[in-house]
Amino acid sequence: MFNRRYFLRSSLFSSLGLLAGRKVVAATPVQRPLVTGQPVVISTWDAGLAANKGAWEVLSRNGAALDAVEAGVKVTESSQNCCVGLGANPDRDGYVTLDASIMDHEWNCGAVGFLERIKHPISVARRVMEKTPHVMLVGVGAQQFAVAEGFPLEPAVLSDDAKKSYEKWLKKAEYKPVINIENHDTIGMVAMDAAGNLSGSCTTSGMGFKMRGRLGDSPIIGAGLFVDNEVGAVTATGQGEDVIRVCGSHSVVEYMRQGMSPEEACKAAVEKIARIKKEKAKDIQVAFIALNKKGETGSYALQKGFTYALRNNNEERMVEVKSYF
Ligand code: SD4
Repeated sequence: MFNRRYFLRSSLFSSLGLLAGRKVVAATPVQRPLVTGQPVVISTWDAGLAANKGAWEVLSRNGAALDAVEAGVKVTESSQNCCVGLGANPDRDGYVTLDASIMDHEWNCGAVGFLERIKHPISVARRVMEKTPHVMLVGVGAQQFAVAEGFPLEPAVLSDDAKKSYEKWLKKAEYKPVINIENHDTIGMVAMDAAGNLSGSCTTSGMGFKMRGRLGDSPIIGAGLFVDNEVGAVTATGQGEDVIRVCGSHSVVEYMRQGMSPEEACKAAVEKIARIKKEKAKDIQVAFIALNKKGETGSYALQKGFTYALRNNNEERMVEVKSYF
């Protein structure tokens, strides 16, 4: 495969050859051995169990991690009794606005933000990645692109649950996000396929009753999601503003590159957020889930109550996560 690293190396060899006045045949690129045969998928919160099932249908048939992480979170986006997608809580003006991102094993990535009336923002994010020269489209432009790509424009109505909670919220109209087991609006998923390649996805309605136009971490590559196929894949949930502040998912990948286990790396990023937020750290939730190139998984949260769903050849279960507080 003619990748960038090989290109740099071969052009260096060529120029050295030119300097020495003789012709140099480009070296055969060395392929790293792949970790094969052990697919694994993890995803945030309890809705992750059903999402992992969707992903596993792809992974168990030797499908690509990218297809698995898209199929997996689409299960959650479709679910009317969960917290993600068009059935979720609206912004403070009563509109559901969706954010999503996706990243594959070759540093390709795509995202949408502030997208309205489209059922599967994750698939629109993938189209942005595959069919445009851009990484992120937002708002009306993202919706226009989605419709042009054949995604149906859904009716602008709130689900019964969202309507109830919005009406309740309107009585005080206070913005006090507390994201935890009983109140969350995101699914993040990372997976490794049988070929040893990593991919990740993240999709959300963002924080309920947010200001109109607010974007969180979920559509921001490096914050809500990051995949580095040489090291690992990470996604985040919780208060997006504080994940963005520390480039959360990218930081966790870099901690793993330095030799930390997935859990240690997630812990280091959570501790950094706690340090930055000082006494305000006790009022927010942030959690990361991470998967490394060996197929090892781990997580860490600021507050108690965070869980993630794990599926591999041997097991399918929820994992309770250690927390800072
Ligand atoms: C956001 N990180 O929009 C998301 C919210 C979230 O569970 O994770 N909710 O900031």
